[in-house]
Amino acid sequence: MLTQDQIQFFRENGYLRVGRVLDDTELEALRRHVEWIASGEAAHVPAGRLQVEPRVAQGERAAENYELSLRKMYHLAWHDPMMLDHARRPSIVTRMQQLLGPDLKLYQDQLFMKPPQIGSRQAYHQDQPLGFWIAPPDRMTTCWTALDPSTRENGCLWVIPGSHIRGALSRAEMQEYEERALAGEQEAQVPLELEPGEASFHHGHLLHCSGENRSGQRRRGYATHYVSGLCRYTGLEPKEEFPLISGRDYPDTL
Ligand SMILES: O=C(O)CCC(=O)C(=O)O
Repeated sequence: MLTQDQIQFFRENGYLRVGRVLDDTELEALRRHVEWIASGEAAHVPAGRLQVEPRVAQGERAAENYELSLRKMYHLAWHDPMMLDHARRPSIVTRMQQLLGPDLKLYQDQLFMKPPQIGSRQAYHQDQPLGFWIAPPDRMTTCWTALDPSTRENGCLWVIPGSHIRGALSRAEMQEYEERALAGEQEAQVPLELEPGEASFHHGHLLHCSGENRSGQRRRGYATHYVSGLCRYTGLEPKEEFPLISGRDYPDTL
């Protein structure tokens, strides 16, 4: 469970290191499973859910094998029961409920692979305005679970504490944060270095990015994006199925 101080920290800063959410056995099992999916041989996960690093796709860089060419894999919990089990882990869900309430749905998941030498930068952005169609918009929080050591050298997450307070920003405003970071002028940013099996939470309006991986150590992190089950769906596309993680389903919600 989160302490009152941790909850207060999250409310003020928009992020929180929550410590270990996987023990060693769970971590090893998840790593092995993810390696199988990333081999491209797991027929139950559609190939379109695996995205290759742009520079590899464009032929500018080569990777040792298919797995090490991947930028990310996403929507895995919709196809794979073990990934859905991860999203339902009590070590994550009980803490998430303290922030979003008892009724939780999974809106999306993304396993960022950040391969050695070629893992690309993820520019500063907020998650919610870029594709989480919910009302109210601030009832979304991500759990980012480290499968490898996540360090400045291999491209850990960086956050701008308190940036969620401004609410949803336009793409142009997000781009300004990115330009300042690239110019070395983003003094407010904080690195979220994590050990394998540890997780951090970030609010849907928190500005965050991750660096390039120029090191020889890969940096995989599984982001499960939760929303309150009381939210309405505001997207223009037909609503798809959002798995119930905890609590109950209500009429006219997502
Ligand atoms: O892991 C990364 O490199 C990016 C993560 C991210 O943007 C997210 O979890 O929302």
